[in-house]
Amino acid sequence: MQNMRVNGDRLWDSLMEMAKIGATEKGGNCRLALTDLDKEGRDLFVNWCKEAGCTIKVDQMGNIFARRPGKDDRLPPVMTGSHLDTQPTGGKFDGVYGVLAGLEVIRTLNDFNIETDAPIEASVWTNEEGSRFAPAMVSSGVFAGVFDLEYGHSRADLDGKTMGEELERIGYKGSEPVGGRKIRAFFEAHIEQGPILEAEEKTIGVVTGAQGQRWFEVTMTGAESHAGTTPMNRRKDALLGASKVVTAVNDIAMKYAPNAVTTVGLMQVSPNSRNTIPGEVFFAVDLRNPEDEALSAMAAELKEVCEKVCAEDGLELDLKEIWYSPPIAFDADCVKAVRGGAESENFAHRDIISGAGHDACYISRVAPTGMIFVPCEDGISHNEVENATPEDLAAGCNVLLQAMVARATL
Ligand code: HGY
Ligand code: MN
Ligand code: MN
Ligand code: MN
Repeated sequence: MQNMRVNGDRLWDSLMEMAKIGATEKGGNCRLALTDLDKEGRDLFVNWCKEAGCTIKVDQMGNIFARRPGKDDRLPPVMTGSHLDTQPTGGKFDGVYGVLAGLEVIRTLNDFNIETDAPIEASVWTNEEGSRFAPAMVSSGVFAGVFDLEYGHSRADLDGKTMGEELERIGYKGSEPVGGRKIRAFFEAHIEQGPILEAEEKTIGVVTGAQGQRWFEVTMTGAESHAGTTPMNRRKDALLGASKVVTAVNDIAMKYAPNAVTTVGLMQVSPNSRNTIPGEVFFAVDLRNPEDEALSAMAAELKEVCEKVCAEDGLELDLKEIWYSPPIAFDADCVKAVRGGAESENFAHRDIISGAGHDACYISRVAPTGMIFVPCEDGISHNEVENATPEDLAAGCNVLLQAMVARATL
């Protein structure tokens, strides 16, 4: 199988075809989890996999598994995959690359008439982004036993629609149990979504692990009142209080530099009227650090500053931690397989820890797991201009092919 290589043009064409679904003006994608556009993308993937001779299974969280049989179909599969849901101003590659790289592996095995010993599966995980429904990676989390099915189905968007209802509505609430089955190995190919590989001119990131994340929801409640008649010392301005916390969240990242990153990306102001002092503000906080201890210290500081601001400004506080995903290390043999693939292809590579969360983070709890990164332009992601080169995407897919075939061969 030395000369077996993926078809980079076909991979690129499939990515561009998928990118037409939920295409945005600035060249990105908006396919929020479980919307009609997400369904459209799922249907396209399923059709392509059927054309490639796969059987399809969908589980109760809408996770899709396209299976290419092996010589011994009783063996646990070697699996790859990622997600098709995007951020509101997402790109054409985040998640989608990992899904279509899996399809390209299957198409390539067909081209070369290779029958692996173990079956191969390409997967799609529901709501990896955690943008429409929080938290992120919720369906791979249910698969890995981190969350139960009821929790997964009950996740609701800001309009109160639940994942269970939306899975039903788009026809992807499958009957397969979620998880509880053996996987021989899992590999996820993904763009780095950061600047390191491009800056160091590396083609492949050998992902050794991923940093931890803690997500919070904060509601600060003051009192609506008239912008013109209320003296400054009589106000209970929830947006003023929230703004102090937003600044403090940034200060926490500076204090725990260089590893910490902190973000407030979502905020709702009520009543959101130019001449009424905001009575209530709801916002989300995303804290990350590769060091678990530092991450918990950051969370404690967040709590402290929220309580202090509310006490000083006479506001009520409701602070909930809604998600904790600890730092993880990937399986040493899988990491070695990825590194070996990069070396055998003479691709410049380096070890790297993922700043982003991925479904692989949760799958690593139930299967030997590894990840392959490729560079993205200017390290930009979760942005419509997200870009990667056909050459790098094909390179990552060749490393994926090699790692999977090696693990699927007894
Ligand atoms: O937020 C993340 O790390 C990922 O993009 N879901
Ligand atoms: Mn992703
Ligand atoms: Mn993402
Ligand atoms: Mn992912």
